[in-house]
Amino acid sequence: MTRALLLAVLMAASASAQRTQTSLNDGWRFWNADASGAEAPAVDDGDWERVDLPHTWNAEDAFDDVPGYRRGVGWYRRTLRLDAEPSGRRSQAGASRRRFLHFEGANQVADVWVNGQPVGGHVGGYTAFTLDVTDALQPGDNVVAVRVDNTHNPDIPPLDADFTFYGGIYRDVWLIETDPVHVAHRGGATNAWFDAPGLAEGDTRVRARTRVANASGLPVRARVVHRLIDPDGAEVTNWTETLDLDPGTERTAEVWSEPVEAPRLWSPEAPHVYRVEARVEVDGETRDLITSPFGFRWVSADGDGFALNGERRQLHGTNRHQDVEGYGNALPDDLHRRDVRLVKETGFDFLRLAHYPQDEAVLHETDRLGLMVWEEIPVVNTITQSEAFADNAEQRLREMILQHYNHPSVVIWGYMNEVLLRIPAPTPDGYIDDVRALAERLERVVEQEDATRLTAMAVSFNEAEYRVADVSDIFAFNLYFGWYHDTFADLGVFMDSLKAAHPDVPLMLSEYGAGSDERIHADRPVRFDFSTEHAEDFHRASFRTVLDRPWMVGSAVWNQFDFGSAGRQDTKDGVNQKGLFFLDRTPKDVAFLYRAMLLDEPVIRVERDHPHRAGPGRQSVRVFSNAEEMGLTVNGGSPMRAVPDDGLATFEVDLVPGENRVEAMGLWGDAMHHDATTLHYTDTAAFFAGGPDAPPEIALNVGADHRFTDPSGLVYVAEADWPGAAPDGPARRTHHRVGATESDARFQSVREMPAAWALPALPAGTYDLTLGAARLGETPAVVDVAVVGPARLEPPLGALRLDLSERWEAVEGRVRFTLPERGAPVLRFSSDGAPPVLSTLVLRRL
Ligand code: GCB
Ligand code: CA
Repeated sequence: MTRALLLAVLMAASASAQRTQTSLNDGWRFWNADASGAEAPAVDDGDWERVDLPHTWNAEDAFDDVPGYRRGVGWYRRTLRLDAEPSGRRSQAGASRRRFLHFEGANQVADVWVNGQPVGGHVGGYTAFTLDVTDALQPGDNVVAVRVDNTHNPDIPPLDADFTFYGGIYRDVWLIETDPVHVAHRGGATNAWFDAPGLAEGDTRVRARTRVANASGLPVRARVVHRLIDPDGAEVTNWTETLDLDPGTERTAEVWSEPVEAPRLWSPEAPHVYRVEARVEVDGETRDLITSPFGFRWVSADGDGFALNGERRQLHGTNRHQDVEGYGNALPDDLHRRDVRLVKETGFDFLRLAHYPQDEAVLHETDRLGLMVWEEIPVVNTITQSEAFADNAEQRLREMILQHYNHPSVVIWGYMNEVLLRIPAPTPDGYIDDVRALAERLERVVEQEDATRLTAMAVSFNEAEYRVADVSDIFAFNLYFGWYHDTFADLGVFMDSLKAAHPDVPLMLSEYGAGSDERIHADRPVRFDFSTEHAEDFHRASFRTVLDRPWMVGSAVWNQFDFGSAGRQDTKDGVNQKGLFFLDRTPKDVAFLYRAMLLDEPVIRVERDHPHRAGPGRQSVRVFSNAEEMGLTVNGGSPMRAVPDDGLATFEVDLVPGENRVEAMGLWGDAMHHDATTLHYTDTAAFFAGGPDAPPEIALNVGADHRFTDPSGLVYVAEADWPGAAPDGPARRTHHRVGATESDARFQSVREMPAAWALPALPAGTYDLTLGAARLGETPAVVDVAVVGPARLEPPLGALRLDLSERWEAVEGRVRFTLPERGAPVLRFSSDGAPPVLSTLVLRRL
């Protein structure tokens, strides 16, 4: 045989013996309910829905107007065709190849059958699991059946949290085939862990712990060959261990490489990802081969802050939930990767994967792009004081660490979030002690599984007083000063008092954020108004507070993306709106504020969230930029100048009715960069004056001091912008969901109306008047509105009725009337129940 032919034969032989991993995402049947006996192969699933994975059954119902979403059982079935095993693929030891089903995630309890035989299952919705199905499979067609259950279960975290627990097999599923002698699968991980635990002390050896399983019927002597491959693909070193394995046993080869000369350290600025390969050989034949990312880096934290590779730096980051509009949590890998890219592009170097372990694809991307990661298990808000709950928390923590150990991007493991914020009342016996005991237990689990990383728990402002500050390495706080309570300035006050109380503890801001809605705008933003302006001011002030305190380990925005929280009622039903991006991953302007504050490259961005303007012609325009100096022109006029401060420059501009071209230019030394957008302006007062410039339609947001823009671009101006007298009854505001509308926010402020309210004088003509209201209070009402002519002559020009018998329902009525001559019509209100209320008014001239 020639050398080349010999090589080809050897390669073919080794290729056939090695593991294969094949996607099983396609071709499932799904039943959106429990179905007893559905594991039986003979069951006819012909009328089940055809689905591909990833899949969830809650992508729609978690966002509809009906409270809640379906939490229960769903079934998945699929045929798995296996060719009869060619004799050449039998290993020399005589046993057939091993086959595993690998589930990257199913929420939250999964039971799996193959050909009607139970093959195992998994508890917990956010970690992967691997089932050995070799003995249940047969040549030809096999039926895989999976029962998934996302019913509330008091023994499984998370019990209660501000996000939607979408049910389903919502991550990838794989068939893994291996030789009987292979790298073992325990804890949902391929059992080969690599690290360089002595790196901080200058020990550059790589440690490999590779667990080999011998599922053959014979004893084997396995050689485990490790190779370290640098980012350019060159082998740096290799090291080997020999294991003697009895039939049916597993053993771990723990071996160290030679010291690696001048390893390239991994960091956000230079994310050098090496690879480690582990090859299992028997009698010179490769039986298994796996590779894993690897990085040289170490982290530490103390009272002075955080350090990566011995260099002090503050973590500047954000949090990520995994769901996307239209998909729920069932994302293909490329959408997971897109999210990581968007985080990186925002300028961050840190990402907290809250509140649960995330897709493998995320971790590969954070390694590659250079984002330091905090990953955590979903022990959120409360615990159950049961052994089963504690066991589940512990097992999920172990799985998370085993599965993601090799990713250099992971630097912090977390295991609890705000568990003492709302202590159940009455407080169950020993609750606080049990929380502490669980935290200590979880801390010990991390010590056992991974001594190379930091630990953290996230608490709220009132939890500092409980005796938990010393449990984890990092004491992290979720703080919403200036959103849920107090003012922006109170964040710094609180952090300073914390520092005074715990001078040596690494302190971190693990969450801060403010909700916003692109339809809501305010000239004078206030806490909780959901205006984009408020969110921008909140982030700018809060992030400055962090930058000014280098002893803080770092900070993480809550949240990079709006996310589904079915129980939430803000201005968008079922959505937590604190994202820097919308649920569909469109950036909000506030994302550009961070870019301007964090990036070295030139950033200049005229605000885009507020393109439709109405009310007075003088309006503010925000520009997000890190330019040394900036100019802004409107419709080609003379430039206004400004120096951006902490990423922001605000200009007061005069707009003309219709389209206005707004152009910003920034200077960075000699370089100039531009950005431009168009603002559409409606002169509300001109509607009343009449004439050629009069807009056809205007609107008022009754009872509100912010503007609301509807999807057509119609702006409901704030009362302060109204050219006439605003009604003077008491105003009321809510964030309760409002039914029968997509525009909850438009109905969430109402004002009690007087018996008569005069509109400003209008030119003669025919008008459509649309009034909107929602009943926020207890008492029903049917409200009658009469439009009375300027001369107050009876009969009225028209009348409409708002039937407010359903609470929290949007109601609108429209009437067409003709004014014979210029004058101010009067609206007369009467009610048969609670006092009449109004949310919105629209006037259109025909
Ligand atoms: C928190 C929680 C997080 C919530 C967030 C909020 O402190 O940790 O799960 O989503 O507040 O938006 O209220
Ligand atoms: Ca995946």
